[in-house]
Amino acid sequence: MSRLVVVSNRVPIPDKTGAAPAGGLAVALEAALQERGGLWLGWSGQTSETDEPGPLRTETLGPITYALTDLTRTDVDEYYFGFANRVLWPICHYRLDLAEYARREMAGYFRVNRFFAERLAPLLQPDDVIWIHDYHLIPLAGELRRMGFKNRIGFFLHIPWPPADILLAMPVHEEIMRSLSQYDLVGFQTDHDLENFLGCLKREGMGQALDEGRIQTEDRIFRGGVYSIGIETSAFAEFAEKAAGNPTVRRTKRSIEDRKLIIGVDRLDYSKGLTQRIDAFERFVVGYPAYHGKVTFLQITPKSRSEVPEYEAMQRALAEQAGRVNGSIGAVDWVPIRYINRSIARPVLAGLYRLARVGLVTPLRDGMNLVAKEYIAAQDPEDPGVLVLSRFAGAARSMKGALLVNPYDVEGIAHALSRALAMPLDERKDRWRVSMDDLLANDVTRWCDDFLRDLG
Ligand code: GDG
Repeated sequence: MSRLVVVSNRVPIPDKTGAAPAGGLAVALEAALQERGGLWLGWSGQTSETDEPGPLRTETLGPITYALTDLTRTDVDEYYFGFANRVLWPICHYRLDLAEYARREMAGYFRVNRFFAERLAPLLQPDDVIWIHDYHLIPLAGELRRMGFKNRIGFFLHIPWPPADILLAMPVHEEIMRSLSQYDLVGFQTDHDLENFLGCLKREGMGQALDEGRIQTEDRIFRGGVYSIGIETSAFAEFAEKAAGNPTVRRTKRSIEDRKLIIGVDRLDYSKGLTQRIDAFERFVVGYPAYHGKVTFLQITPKSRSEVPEYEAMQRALAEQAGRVNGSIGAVDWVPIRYINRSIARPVLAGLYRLARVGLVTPLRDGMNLVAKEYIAAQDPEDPGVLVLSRFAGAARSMKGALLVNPYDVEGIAHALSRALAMPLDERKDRWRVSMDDLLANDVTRWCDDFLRDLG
Protein backbone atom coordinates (compact mmCIF):
# COMPACT_ATOMS: atom_id res chain seq x y z
CA MET A 1 0.00 0.00 0.00
CA SER A 2 1.36 3.45 -0.88
CA ARG A 3 2.24 5.88 1.84
CA LEU A 4 -0.39 8.55 2.49
CA VAL A 5 0.56 12.22 2.58
CA VAL A 6 -2.05 14.63 3.94
CA VAL A 7 -1.79 18.39 3.58
CA SER A 8 -4.16 20.77 5.33
CA ASN A 9 -3.90 24.37 6.46
CA ARG A 10 -3.65 23.33 10.11
CA VAL A 11 -2.39 20.02 11.47
CA PRO A 12 -4.06 18.54 14.55
CA ILE A 13 -1.08 16.99 16.34
CA PRO A 14 -2.49 14.54 18.91
CA ASP A 15 -2.86 15.99 22.36
CA LYS A 16 -0.33 14.20 24.54
CA THR A 17 -2.36 14.79 27.69
CA GLY A 18 -5.16 12.81 26.06
CA ALA A 19 -7.62 15.25 27.68
CA ALA A 20 -9.89 16.11 24.77
CA PRO A 21 -10.27 13.76 21.81
CA ALA A 22 -9.68 15.46 18.50
CA GLY A 23 -12.52 16.00 16.02
CA GLY A 24 -13.70 13.28 13.64
CA LEU A 25 -11.68 14.43 10.64
CA ALA A 26 -8.40 14.24 12.55
CA VAL A 27 -9.31 10.85 13.96
CA ALA A 28 -10.27 9.38 10.56
CA LEU A 29 -7.23 10.72 8.76
CA GLU A 30 -4.99 9.62 11.56
CA ALA A 31 -6.38 6.09 11.35
CA ALA A 32 -5.65 6.03 7.61
CA LEU A 33 -2.16 7.41 8.21
CA GLN A 34 -1.50 4.82 10.94
CA GLU A 35 -2.53 2.01 8.62
CA ARG A 36 -0.42 3.07 5.66
CA GLY A 37 2.26 5.05 7.41
CA GLY A 38 2.21 8.66 6.53
CA LEU A 39 3.07 12.28 6.59
CA TRP A 40 0.85 15.22 7.55
CA LEU A 41 2.04 18.68 6.59
CA GLY A 42 0.58 22.10 7.29
CA TRP A 43 0.92 25.50 8.91
CA SER A 44 1.91 25.51 12.57
CA GLY A 45 -0.46 28.39 13.31
CA GLN A 46 2.63 30.42 14.32
CA THR A 47 3.81 33.59 12.66
CA SER A 48 7.57 34.00 12.33
CA GLU A 49 9.12 37.13 13.81
CA THR A 50 11.19 37.84 10.70
CA ASP A 51 10.55 37.85 6.93
CA GLU A 52 11.73 34.23 6.80
CA PRO A 53 9.36 31.45 7.81
CA GLY A 54 12.16 29.41 9.43
CA PRO A 55 12.87 25.68 9.07
CA LEU A 56 10.27 22.94 8.74
CA ARG A 57 9.71 21.19 12.08
CA THR A 58 8.97 17.51 12.02
CA GLU A 59 7.82 15.22 14.77
CA THR A 60 7.32 11.48 14.35
CA LEU A 61 4.79 9.65 16.49
CA GLY A 62 4.66 5.95 15.60
CA PRO A 63 4.18 5.54 11.83
CA ILE A 64 3.08 9.17 11.34
CA THR A 65 5.36 12.13 10.75
CA TYR A 66 3.92 15.59 11.34
CA ALA A 67 5.62 18.42 9.46
CA LEU A 68 4.87 21.98 10.50
CA THR A 69 5.92 25.24 8.98
CA ASP A 70 5.55 28.77 10.30
CA LEU A 71 4.43 31.52 7.93
CA THR A 72 5.47 35.15 7.84
CA ARG A 73 3.07 37.89 8.97
CA THR A 74 2.58 38.96 5.34
CA ASP A 75 1.86 35.37 4.30
CA VAL A 76 -0.77 34.96 7.00
CA ASP A 77 -2.39 38.30 6.19
CA GLU A 78 -2.53 37.72 2.45
CA TYR A 79 -3.08 33.97 2.17
CA TYR A 80 -5.13 33.13 5.25
CA PHE A 81 -6.95 36.24 6.47
CA GLY A 82 -6.87 37.70 2.97
CA PHE A 83 -7.76 35.60 -0.05
CA ALA A 84 -8.83 32.37 1.72
CA ASN A 85 -11.10 33.97 4.29
CA ARG A 86 -12.14 37.24 2.65
CA VAL A 87 -12.70 35.92 -0.87
CA LEU A 88 -12.96 32.14 -1.14
CA TRP A 89 -14.92 31.62 2.08
CA PRO A 90 -17.64 34.24 1.35
CA ILE A 91 -17.83 33.30 -2.36
CA CYS A 92 -18.24 29.60 -1.57
CA HIS A 93 -20.94 30.50 0.97
CA TYR A 94 -22.84 32.55 -1.63
CA ARG A 95 -21.89 35.87 -0.03
CA LEU A 96 -20.77 38.01 -2.94
CA ASP A 97 -21.53 41.06 -0.84
CA LEU A 98 -18.80 40.16 1.66
CA ALA A 99 -16.02 39.24 -0.77
CA GLU A 100 -13.17 41.76 -0.82
CA TYR A 101 -10.69 41.34 -3.62
CA ALA A 102 -7.18 42.68 -3.42
CA ARG A 103 -4.68 41.67 -6.05
CA ARG A 104 -1.89 41.61 -3.51
CA GLU A 105 -3.78 39.06 -1.39
CA MET A 106 -4.64 36.90 -4.37
CA ALA A 107 -0.95 36.83 -5.33
CA GLY A 108 -0.08 36.01 -1.71
CA TYR A 109 -2.47 33.04 -1.77
CA PHE A 110 -0.79 31.53 -4.82
CA ARG A 111 2.66 32.36 -3.43
CA VAL A 112 2.01 30.58 -0.13
CA ASN A 113 0.68 27.55 -2.01
CA ARG A 114 3.94 27.46 -3.97
CA PHE A 115 5.77 27.70 -0.65
CA PHE A 116 3.82 24.70 0.72
CA ALA A 117 4.77 22.76 -2.42
CA GLU A 118 8.43 23.64 -1.90
CA ARG A 119 8.27 22.48 1.72
CA LEU A 120 6.59 19.24 0.70
CA ALA A 121 8.74 18.40 -2.35
CA PRO A 122 11.89 17.10 -0.57
CA LEU A 123 9.76 14.84 1.62
CA LEU A 124 7.86 13.14 -1.22
CA GLN A 125 8.44 9.63 -2.51
CA PRO A 126 7.41 8.58 -6.05
CA ASP A 127 4.49 6.35 -5.07
CA ASP A 128 3.07 8.51 -2.27
CA VAL A 129 -0.65 9.16 -2.50
CA ILE A 130 -1.28 12.81 -1.64
CA TRP A 131 -4.56 14.09 -0.15
CA ILE A 132 -4.97 17.85 0.08
CA HIS A 133 -7.74 19.47 2.12
CA ASP A 134 -9.89 22.51 1.67
CA TYR A 135 -10.07 25.93 0.09
CA HIS A 136 -6.79 27.24 1.48
CA LEU A 137 -4.79 24.88 -0.71
CA ILE A 138 -6.55 24.63 -4.07
CA PRO A 139 -3.44 25.55 -6.17
CA LEU A 140 -1.15 23.07 -4.41
CA ALA A 141 -1.45 20.21 -6.93
CA GLY A 142 -0.73 22.59 -9.82
CA GLU A 143 2.45 23.74 -8.07
CA LEU A 144 3.54 20.14 -7.48
CA ARG A 145 2.80 19.23 -11.12
CA ARG A 146 4.90 22.20 -12.26
CA MET A 147 7.75 20.79 -10.19
CA GLY A 148 7.37 17.50 -12.07
CA PHE A 149 5.49 15.35 -9.54
CA LYS A 150 3.36 12.63 -11.13
CA ASN A 151 1.90 11.23 -7.89
CA ARG A 152 -1.79 10.56 -7.37
CA ILE A 153 -3.14 13.75 -5.83
CA GLY A 154 -6.66 14.12 -4.44
CA PHE A 155 -8.47 17.16 -3.10
CA PHE A 156 -11.47 17.42 -0.78
CA LEU A 157 -13.46 20.62 -0.46
CA HIS A 158 -15.04 20.86 2.99
CA ILE A 159 -17.18 23.88 2.12
CA PRO A 160 -19.85 24.37 -0.57
CA TRP A 161 -19.10 25.09 -4.23
CA PRO A 162 -21.26 27.98 -5.50
CA PRO A 163 -23.23 28.28 -8.76
CA ALA A 164 -21.63 29.96 -11.78
CA ASP A 165 -23.38 33.30 -11.29
CA ILE A 166 -21.59 33.69 -7.99
CA LEU A 167 -18.23 32.12 -8.78
CA LEU A 168 -17.75 34.16 -11.95
CA ALA A 169 -17.73 37.37 -9.92
CA MET A 170 -14.39 36.29 -8.47
CA PRO A 171 -11.58 37.74 -10.61
CA VAL A 172 -9.34 34.64 -10.55
CA HIS A 173 -12.10 32.04 -10.91
CA GLU A 174 -10.56 30.53 -14.05
CA GLU A 175 -7.24 30.02 -12.35
CA ILE A 176 -8.94 28.45 -9.36
CA MET A 177 -10.90 26.04 -11.57
CA ARG A 178 -7.83 25.23 -13.62
CA SER A 179 -5.98 24.51 -10.38
CA LEU A 180 -8.63 21.95 -9.44
CA SER A 181 -8.22 20.20 -12.77
CA GLN A 182 -4.63 19.36 -11.80
CA TYR A 183 -5.86 16.83 -9.23
CA ASP A 184 -6.70 13.22 -10.04
CA LEU A 185 -9.81 13.29 -7.85
CA VAL A 186 -11.77 16.27 -6.51
CA GLY A 187 -14.28 15.43 -3.78
CA PHE A 188 -17.30 17.55 -2.82
CA GLN A 189 -19.65 17.29 0.16
CA THR A 190 -22.89 16.94 -1.85
CA ASP A 191 -24.16 16.27 -5.36
CA HIS A 192 -25.29 19.88 -5.39
CA ASP A 193 -21.71 21.14 -5.02
CA LEU A 194 -20.46 18.82 -7.75
CA GLU A 195 -23.27 19.96 -10.07
CA ASN A 196 -22.38 23.59 -9.38
CA PHE A 197 -18.73 22.89 -10.17
CA LEU A 198 -19.62 21.21 -13.46
CA GLY A 199 -21.98 24.10 -14.23
CA CYS A 200 -19.13 26.58 -13.72
CA LEU A 201 -16.82 24.65 -16.07
CA LYS A 202 -19.56 24.46 -18.68
CA ARG A 203 -20.51 28.13 -18.44
CA GLU A 204 -16.92 29.20 -18.96
CA GLY A 205 -16.37 26.67 -21.75
CA MET A 206 -13.57 25.17 -19.68
CA GLY A 207 -14.68 21.58 -19.51
CA GLN A 208 -17.44 19.01 -19.42
CA ALA A 209 -18.56 15.87 -17.63
CA LEU A 210 -17.81 12.53 -19.30
CA ASP A 211 -19.02 9.20 -17.94
CA GLU A 212 -18.23 7.64 -14.55
CA GLY A 213 -17.36 10.89 -12.80
CA ARG A 214 -14.67 11.77 -15.31
CA ILE A 215 -14.29 15.42 -16.23
CA GLN A 216 -12.59 16.65 -19.37
CA THR A 217 -10.86 20.05 -19.32
CA GLU A 218 -8.53 21.71 -21.84
CA ASP A 219 -5.48 19.63 -21.04
CA ARG A 220 -6.50 16.93 -18.59
CA ILE A 221 -9.06 14.34 -17.62
CA PHE A 222 -9.67 14.03 -13.90
CA ARG A 223 -12.50 12.78 -11.69
CA GLY A 224 -15.06 14.54 -9.53
CA GLY A 225 -17.08 12.78 -6.87
CA VAL A 226 -19.36 13.21 -3.86
CA TYR A 227 -18.01 12.13 -0.46
CA SER A 228 -20.19 13.44 2.38
CA ILE A 229 -18.10 13.69 5.51
CA GLY A 230 -19.38 11.95 8.64
CA ILE A 231 -18.39 11.69 12.29
CA GLU A 232 -17.13 8.80 14.41
CA THR A 233 -20.73 7.88 15.12
CA SER A 234 -20.42 4.95 17.53
CA ALA A 235 -17.53 6.43 19.46
CA PHE A 236 -19.32 9.77 19.83
CA ALA A 237 -22.54 8.08 21.00
CA GLU A 238 -20.64 6.24 23.74
CA PHE A 239 -18.72 9.36 24.60
CA ALA A 240 -21.97 11.35 25.05
CA GLU A 241 -23.53 8.66 27.22
CA LYS A 242 -20.55 8.80 29.57
CA ALA A 243 -20.47 12.58 29.42
CA ALA A 244 -23.90 12.73 31.07
CA GLY A 245 -22.01 12.20 34.33
CA ASN A 246 -19.59 15.08 33.73
CA PRO A 247 -19.78 17.56 36.66
CA THR A 248 -20.32 20.62 34.42
CA VAL A 249 -23.08 18.81 32.55
CA ARG A 250 -24.78 17.82 35.81
CA ARG A 251 -24.52 21.35 37.14
CA THR A 252 -26.02 22.68 33.91
CA LYS A 253 -28.85 20.19 34.20
CA ARG A 254 -29.64 21.37 37.73
CA SER A 255 -29.44 25.00 36.67
CA ILE A 256 -32.01 24.68 33.91
CA GLU A 257 -34.40 23.01 36.38
CA ASP A 258 -37.41 21.58 34.55
CA ARG A 259 -37.05 23.83 31.52
CA LYS A 260 -36.49 22.33 28.11
CA LEU A 261 -33.09 22.97 26.61
CA ILE A 262 -32.52 24.10 23.02
CA ILE A 263 -28.87 24.00 21.97
CA GLY A 264 -26.91 25.71 19.20
CA VAL A 265 -23.16 25.17 18.68
CA ASP A 266 -21.30 27.04 15.97
CA ARG A 267 -18.01 28.75 15.34
CA LEU A 268 -18.78 32.46 15.22
CA ASP A 269 -19.31 32.84 11.49
CA TYR A 270 -21.78 34.72 9.30
CA SER A 271 -22.51 31.51 7.39
CA LYS A 272 -24.08 29.94 10.47
CA GLY A 273 -27.26 32.07 10.50
CA LEU A 274 -26.91 33.15 14.13
CA THR A 275 -28.72 36.49 13.86
CA GLN A 276 -31.74 34.88 12.24
CA ARG A 277 -31.61 32.08 14.80
CA ILE A 278 -31.79 34.44 17.78
CA ASP A 279 -34.61 36.34 16.03
CA ALA A 280 -36.42 33.05 15.51
CA PHE A 281 -36.05 32.07 19.16
CA GLU A 282 -37.46 35.44 20.22
CA ARG A 283 -40.34 35.05 17.76
CA PHE A 284 -40.99 31.57 19.18
CA VAL A 285 -41.24 32.74 22.79
CA VAL A 286 -43.44 35.70 21.83
CA GLY A 287 -45.63 33.64 19.47
CA TYR A 288 -46.04 30.63 21.78
CA PRO A 289 -46.51 32.21 25.23
CA ALA A 290 -47.07 28.81 26.88
CA TYR A 291 -43.29 28.38 26.62
CA HIS A 292 -42.54 31.64 28.42
CA GLY A 293 -40.20 30.73 31.28
CA LYS A 294 -40.23 27.07 30.18
CA VAL A 295 -37.29 26.94 27.76
CA THR A 296 -33.60 27.80 27.79
CA PHE A 297 -31.70 28.45 24.58
CA LEU A 298 -28.00 27.71 25.04
CA GLN A 299 -25.90 29.05 22.18
CA ILE A 300 -22.20 28.11 22.31
CA THR A 301 -20.20 30.20 19.88
CA PRO A 302 -16.42 30.12 20.10
CA LYS A 303 -14.75 33.10 18.43
CA SER A 304 -13.07 32.47 15.12
CA ARG A 305 -11.05 34.52 12.64
CA SER A 306 -11.39 37.61 14.83
CA GLU A 307 -8.74 39.36 12.71
CA VAL A 308 -11.17 39.50 9.79
CA PRO A 309 -13.21 42.70 10.27
CA GLU A 310 -16.61 41.13 9.42
CA TYR A 311 -16.12 38.58 12.21
CA GLU A 312 -15.19 41.15 14.79
CA ALA A 313 -18.23 43.27 13.93
CA MET A 314 -20.50 40.24 14.09
CA GLN A 315 -19.15 39.27 17.49
CA ARG A 316 -20.28 42.61 18.88
CA ALA A 317 -23.62 42.55 17.07
CA LEU A 318 -24.55 39.08 18.34
CA ALA A 319 -23.64 39.81 21.96
CA GLU A 320 -25.79 42.92 21.74
CA GLN A 321 -28.67 41.04 20.13
CA ALA A 322 -28.64 38.25 22.74
CA GLY A 323 -28.55 40.86 25.52
CA ARG A 324 -31.41 42.82 23.99
CA VAL A 325 -33.62 39.72 23.60
CA ASN A 326 -32.92 38.64 27.18
CA GLY A 327 -33.77 42.13 28.39
CA SER A 328 -37.00 42.25 26.44
CA ILE A 329 -38.49 38.76 26.92
CA GLY A 330 -36.70 37.51 30.07
CA ALA A 331 -37.99 37.63 33.61
CA VAL A 332 -36.28 38.20 36.97
CA ASP A 333 -36.09 34.43 37.44
CA TRP A 334 -35.56 33.44 33.76
CA VAL A 335 -32.70 34.18 31.37
CA PRO A 336 -34.00 32.86 28.02
CA ILE A 337 -30.70 32.88 26.09
CA ARG A 338 -27.41 31.72 27.53
CA TYR A 339 -24.86 32.97 25.06
CA ILE A 340 -21.34 31.61 25.53
CA ASN A 341 -18.63 33.19 23.44
CA ARG A 342 -15.81 30.70 23.93
CA SER A 343 -14.95 27.10 23.23
CA ILE A 344 -16.04 24.52 25.76
CA ALA A 345 -14.45 21.13 26.45
CA ARG A 346 -15.58 18.30 24.16
CA PRO A 347 -16.96 16.01 26.92
CA VAL A 348 -19.09 18.88 28.21
CA LEU A 349 -20.29 19.60 24.68
CA ALA A 350 -21.28 15.96 24.17
CA GLY A 351 -23.15 15.88 27.48
CA LEU A 352 -24.99 19.11 26.68
CA TYR A 353 -26.10 17.79 23.28
CA ARG A 354 -27.61 14.82 25.08
CA LEU A 355 -29.33 17.05 27.61
CA ALA A 356 -30.95 19.20 24.93
CA ARG A 357 -34.47 18.47 23.72
CA VAL A 358 -33.79 20.38 20.50
CA GLY A 359 -30.61 20.76 18.42
CA LEU A 360 -31.01 24.02 16.49
CA VAL A 361 -28.73 24.07 13.46
CA THR A 362 -29.65 26.81 11.00
CA PRO A 363 -26.71 27.81 8.79
CA LEU A 364 -27.51 29.99 5.77
CA ARG A 365 -25.09 27.79 3.85
CA ASP A 366 -22.82 25.00 5.11
CA GLY A 367 -20.68 22.37 3.39
CA MET A 368 -21.91 19.59 5.67
CA ASN A 369 -22.29 20.65 9.35
CA LEU A 370 -20.92 18.16 11.82
CA VAL A 371 -22.77 19.66 14.78
CA ALA A 372 -26.04 18.31 13.34
CA LYS A 373 -24.51 14.84 13.17
CA GLU A 374 -22.96 15.03 16.64
CA TYR A 375 -26.28 16.14 18.12
CA ILE A 376 -28.05 13.07 16.72
CA ALA A 377 -25.28 10.66 17.76
CA ALA A 378 -25.34 12.05 21.32
CA GLN A 379 -29.05 11.38 21.97
CA ASP A 380 -30.45 8.88 24.43
CA PRO A 381 -32.18 6.29 22.17
CA GLU A 382 -35.00 5.93 24.72
CA ASP A 383 -35.72 9.66 24.91
CA PRO A 384 -34.11 11.40 21.95
CA GLY A 385 -34.33 15.09 21.16
CA VAL A 386 -35.26 16.59 17.79
CA LEU A 387 -32.91 18.11 15.25
CA VAL A 388 -34.15 21.32 13.59
CA LEU A 389 -31.90 21.67 10.57
CA SER A 390 -31.38 24.19 7.79
CA ARG A 391 -32.16 22.88 4.35
CA PHE A 392 -29.02 24.67 3.18
CA ALA A 393 -26.61 22.55 5.23
CA GLY A 394 -25.04 19.65 3.34
CA ALA A 395 -26.19 17.44 6.22
CA ALA A 396 -29.83 18.07 5.21
CA ARG A 397 -29.35 15.82 2.19
CA SER A 398 -29.02 12.75 4.39
CA MET A 399 -30.58 13.53 7.80
CA LYS A 400 -34.06 12.46 6.85
CA GLY A 401 -35.37 12.46 10.41
CA ALA A 402 -34.71 16.14 11.01
CA LEU A 403 -37.28 18.93 10.85
CA LEU A 404 -35.96 20.91 7.90
CA VAL A 405 -36.29 24.69 7.92
CA ASN A 406 -35.44 27.62 5.71
CA PRO A 407 -32.92 29.54 7.84
CA TYR A 408 -34.07 32.90 6.45
CA ASP A 409 -37.66 32.25 7.52
CA VAL A 410 -37.66 33.18 11.21
CA GLU A 411 -41.36 32.39 11.62
CA GLY A 412 -40.81 29.00 10.02
CA ILE A 413 -38.02 28.26 12.51
CA ALA A 414 -40.23 29.44 15.40
CA HIS A 415 -42.95 27.06 14.24
CA ALA A 416 -40.45 24.17 13.90
CA LEU A 417 -39.31 24.83 17.49
CA SER A 418 -42.87 24.54 18.74
CA ARG A 419 -43.32 21.32 16.78
CA ALA A 420 -40.07 19.86 18.07
CA LEU A 421 -40.84 20.69 21.68
CA ALA A 422 -44.35 19.25 21.49
CA MET A 423 -43.36 16.13 19.56
CA PRO A 424 -44.56 12.84 21.12
CA LEU A 425 -41.95 10.29 22.18
CA ASP A 426 -42.83 7.78 19.43
CA GLU A 427 -42.30 10.28 16.65
CA ARG A 428 -39.07 11.51 18.25
CA LYS A 429 -37.76 7.95 18.39
CA ASP A 430 -38.76 7.21 14.80
CA ARG A 431 -37.15 10.35 13.45
CA TRP A 432 -34.01 9.83 15.48
CA ARG A 433 -33.66 6.22 14.28
CA VAL A 434 -33.82 7.26 10.63
CA SER A 435 -31.02 9.83 11.05
CA MET A 436 -28.93 7.64 13.33
CA ASP A 437 -29.02 4.68 10.91
CA ASP A 438 -27.68 6.95 8.20
CA LEU A 439 -24.92 8.23 10.49
CA LEU A 440 -23.90 4.70 11.44
CA ALA A 441 -23.75 3.58 7.81
CA ASN A 442 -21.91 6.70 6.66
CA ASP A 443 -19.39 7.52 9.33
CA VAL A 444 -16.10 9.33 8.90
CA THR A 445 -14.13 6.13 8.37
CA ARG A 446 -16.34 5.26 5.42
CA TRP A 447 -15.83 8.77 4.01
CA CYS A 448 -12.07 8.42 4.27
CA ASP A 449 -12.00 4.88 2.87
CA ASP A 450 -14.27 5.73 -0.06
CA PHE A 451 -12.19 8.73 -1.04
CA LEU A 452 -8.87 6.90 -0.78
CA ARG A 453 -10.23 3.88 -2.66
CA ASP A 454 -11.35 6.08 -5.55
CA LEU A 455 -8.12 8.07 -5.51
CA GLY A 456 -6.07 4.90 -5.51
C1 GDG B 1 -16.12 22.99 8.01
C2 GDG B 1 -17.32 23.25 7.10
C3 GDG B 1 -17.99 20.85 7.37
C4 GDG B 1 -17.75 23.85 17.85
N1 GDG B 1 -17.76 24.55 18.99
C5 GDG B 1 -17.05 23.85 19.87
C6 GDG B 1 -16.58 22.70 19.26
N2 GDG B 1 -17.01 22.71 18.00
C7 GDG B 1 -16.78 21.64 17.01
C8 GDG B 1 -18.04 20.89 16.72
C9 GDG B 1 -17.75 20.31 15.34
C10 GDG B 1 -16.82 21.36 14.74
O1 GDG B 1 -16.34 22.18 15.81
C11 GDG B 1 -17.57 22.27 13.77
O2 GDG B 1 -17.77 21.57 12.59
P1 GDG B 1 -18.88 22.02 11.53
O3 GDG B 1 -18.97 20.97 10.50
O4 GDG B 1 -20.18 22.21 12.24
O5 GDG B 1 -18.46 23.44 10.96
P2 GDG B 1 -17.07 24.15 10.40
O6 GDG B 1 -16.15 24.44 11.52
O7 GDG B 1 -17.54 25.34 9.65
O8 GDG B 1 -16.40 23.06 9.42
C12 GDG B 1 -18.47 22.31 7.45
C13 GDG B 1 -16.70 20.65 8.15
O9 GDG B 1 -15.70 21.61 7.77
C14 GDG B 1 -16.11 19.24 7.94
O10 GDG B 1 -15.96 18.94 6.58
O11 GDG B 1 -18.99 20.02 7.92
O12 GDG B 1 -19.55 22.50 6.57
O13 GDG B 1 -17.75 24.62 7.18
O14 GDG B 1 -17.06 19.10 15.45
O15 GDG B 1 -18.27 19.94 17.71
N3 GDG B 1 -15.83 21.77 19.90
C15 GDG B 1 -15.54 22.01 21.22
N4 GDG B 1 -15.95 23.14 21.86
C16 GDG B 1 -16.71 24.08 21.25
O16 GDG B 1 -17.07 25.10 21.86
N5 GDG B 1 -14.80 21.12 21.90
